[in-house]
Amino acid sequence: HPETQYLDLLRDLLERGARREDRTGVGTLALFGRQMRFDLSRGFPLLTTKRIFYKAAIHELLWFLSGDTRLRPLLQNGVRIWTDWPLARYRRETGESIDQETFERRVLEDDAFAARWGDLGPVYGKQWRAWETADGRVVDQIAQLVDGIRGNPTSRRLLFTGWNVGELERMALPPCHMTYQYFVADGRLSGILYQRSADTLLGLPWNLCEAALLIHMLAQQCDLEPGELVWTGADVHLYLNHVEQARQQLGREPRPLPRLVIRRRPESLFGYRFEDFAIEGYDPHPHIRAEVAV
Ligand code: UFP
Repeated sequence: HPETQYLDLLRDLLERGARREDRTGVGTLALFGRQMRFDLSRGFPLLTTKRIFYKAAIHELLWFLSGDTRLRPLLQNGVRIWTDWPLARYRRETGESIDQETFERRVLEDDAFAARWGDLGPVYGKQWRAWETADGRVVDQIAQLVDGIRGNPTSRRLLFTGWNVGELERMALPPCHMTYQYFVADGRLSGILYQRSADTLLGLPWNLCEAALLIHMLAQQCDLEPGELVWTGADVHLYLNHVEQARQQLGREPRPLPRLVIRRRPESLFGYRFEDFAIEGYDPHPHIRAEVAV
């Protein structure tokens, strides 16, 4: 089962991970340099050993592709995974002990507040769609990628990256899933995701889901079949407060992978809507709660 790769990774982290301090103060067990491969023709790589809230992942990917970097559109779709960082900044800079709900409500309802506190800086969407060059041009990396896959499918330069060195310090969080590269052969489109830092329990399942989704979308737009998703992680870690959850998940048997159905072919990669996607046959084990390290 393809998910065995993920469970093996969790087990390796528990058994052989190096105990390391980290930026968040939580502490991790970490391994350096891991790879997993998923043949997308065999099913959609959404974990089945715990429920993943993939609807939020679809919203997040569409938000990246829209080029937006504001919290509000995510909150309007009920996606709350990005709130922690601007909330921590608000608390740090104002000294106020505002709770998450109140902060989110103000971002949703108060334009001035949203403008001051609800922008994440030049994170993924900005770099993907509107990377600013030193000579004043604005590069749409995703549009160029689609043109490249269609027009020059054997190119070895079919990639985009969020790691814009000059703008890292203005980002709420520097990109984790930072570089994506594509490869066309035998009518199939494969993709590699290079992830510099992976929260294996919470972040990684989403990163796999979104990277796979993007391959499906690009393939549809370029008249190709989805090939393989190759995931490469550099600092791959398990937070110390996720150890029990990892053990619990390791006690579960993977179930058949679901399938992704794209109900419509929009006129461009930027025309997809949330309703265009359906995940069929998803019958996961129950969700496992865990805290995000901020
Ligand atoms: N993280 C992920 N995937 C993501 C994302 C964050 O695993 O898509 F945005 C995790 C990795 C790490 C933390 O645990 O968030 C980012 O911290 P740092 O920048 O110190 O690597």
